[in-house]
Amino acid sequence: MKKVIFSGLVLLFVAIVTYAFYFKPTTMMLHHGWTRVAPPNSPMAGYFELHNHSDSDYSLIGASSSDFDHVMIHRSFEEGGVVKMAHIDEVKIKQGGNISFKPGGFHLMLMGRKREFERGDKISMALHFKSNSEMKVELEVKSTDESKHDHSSH
Ligand SMILES: [Cu+2]
Repeated sequence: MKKVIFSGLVLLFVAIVTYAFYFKPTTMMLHHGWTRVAPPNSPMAGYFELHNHSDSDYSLIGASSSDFDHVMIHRSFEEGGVVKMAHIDEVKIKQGGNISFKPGGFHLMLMGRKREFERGDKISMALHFKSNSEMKVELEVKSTDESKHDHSSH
């Protein structure tokens, strides 16, 4: 009987240490998380600012949401007068630094939408960092009018 309880405790311990570590809210902060409404079947683009108030450098390596099949980190750039997008594996955020995901630059590409969103809805997501840490965030869905001043489709 004692043995059974002991192995149960070991399993519980293993489950806790292998579970993703969550940032404390004050160490990595996300501001102005947003996206804009998009026609059905077209991808959405996620934008935000990340501030690294922790005492080490971090690398954003991906994101996920239960409302989408795939989320990728993209960067828009111009080449020969044409706006293109590239898939980015890793975005470094130095200790004390910050990074902007904004139209015309870095963005999250949200693909394979499983439900429709209206203005004011919140999309729950997880940002994944190197060394098995992640952070829960929300993107607010804005109307096209609200985001029109960006002068960019992406
Ligand atoms: Cu993209």
